[in-house]
Amino acid sequence: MRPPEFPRTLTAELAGVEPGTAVTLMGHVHRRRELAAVTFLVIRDRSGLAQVVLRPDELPIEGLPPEETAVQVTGMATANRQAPGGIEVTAATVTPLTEPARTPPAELWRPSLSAGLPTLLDHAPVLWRHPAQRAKWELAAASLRGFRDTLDSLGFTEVQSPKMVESATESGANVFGVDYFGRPAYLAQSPQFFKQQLVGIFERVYEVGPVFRAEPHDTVRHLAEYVSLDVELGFIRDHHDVLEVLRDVLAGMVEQIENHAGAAVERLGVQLPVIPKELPVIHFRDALAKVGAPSDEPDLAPEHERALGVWAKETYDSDVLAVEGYPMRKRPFYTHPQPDDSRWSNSFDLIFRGLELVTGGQRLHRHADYVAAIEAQGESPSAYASYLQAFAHGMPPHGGFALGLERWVARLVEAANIREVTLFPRDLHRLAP
Ligand code: AMO
Repeated sequence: MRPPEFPRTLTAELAGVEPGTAVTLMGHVHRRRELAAVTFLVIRDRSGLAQVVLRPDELPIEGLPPEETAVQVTGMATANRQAPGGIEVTAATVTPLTEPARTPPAELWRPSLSAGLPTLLDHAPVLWRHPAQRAKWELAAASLRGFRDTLDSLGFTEVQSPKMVESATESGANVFGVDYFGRPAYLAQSPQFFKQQLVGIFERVYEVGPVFRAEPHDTVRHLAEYVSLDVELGFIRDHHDVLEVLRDVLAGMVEQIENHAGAAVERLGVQLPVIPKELPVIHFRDALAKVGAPSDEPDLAPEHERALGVWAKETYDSDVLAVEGYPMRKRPFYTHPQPDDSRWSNSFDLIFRGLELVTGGQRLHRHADYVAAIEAQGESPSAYASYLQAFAHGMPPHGGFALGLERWVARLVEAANIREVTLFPRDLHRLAP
């Protein structure tokens, strides 16, 4: 039995309430429908909707509170086959818990929200109340649960690392500067350096947290702040061991969406992805050839990723494809080269339905290799002194990956723009709400 949540019945629990029992609902006025003889009030709470029927003499003297007002309704559970769950509330007293709500910028009681993206974003605190909007974040929440459950079961420790840092982690570009007690500092672009150092302590770590990228372009797949799901593990043979963990993580995320967000899947018509037992992998060199790109391209363009997504679906019946071996010259200095040909790397990207969702790979782990790699890019190892301590004191071969949560949900619901699935997006133009 669930412990009582003050004397309150959730709308979803009404179906199990014996007719004739007194109940108290708390929620928002979803819709009012005033007919000649009776008034219907639909109440929305976190679990769903319930119908309240009011006779003219039961209406509050000050009138029914408008849509979206938070209210308490006390009345009697009454059987009615037409009501949601077969039970409605009658003989009710409606008590507003706030002043009457202002009219929302779009009608939240309609099955689908007719608001364009700018309206959605400007009025996020109100419009996320719509059940179809909420459902998008329910997918994200269930995915986070799957991410954590899978890694907990594989012996990982959840960590949290600082978001104010002394140097850029991914590259000098795209960093937000911060005035840190008069010294220059940055918002962390990723937990990369910390998660590696923490492998020396816990062997296997993961982190869920915000990361910051001062993206100068307005694109449909970039945010200035996003949720990064980071993983790092020690004592690997190479990046293929990392890909195995990634496969299990993706399968676990899908499983927990099925277990905990089934209603959201149905409401949004989500086709859950197929994650094969083994991730299909293609070498970067072969991927370029497959999409007809010149062999000296250093990266895959968005249209190449889309073409590879289609190819993976046709060839492997897979919604995901790992591309390994990206050229060393385009990867960060901590990347481990491919042992038999150092032009290529032991790193990968994972493409999900035609969009880059994950970057990862094997890292350097010898101190001397770091010194050489940092010097090769014209920097002084002393600038990385605190990070390099871990390597000077013995680190295992290790690797990991990072997955962008908003990109994952965007592809799940086939959103044209990543902002559609972000609660409060931050970008070039938006710092509120
Ligand atoms: P990378 O920079 O490729 O790798 O980021 C990893 C994943 O994060 C997502 N992502 C973004 N999502 C929204 N807005 C953005 N601006 C944005 N930038 C990236 C993508 C991407 O695949 N340290 C490495 C990871 C590692 O090697 O472990 C890193 O941060 O889904």
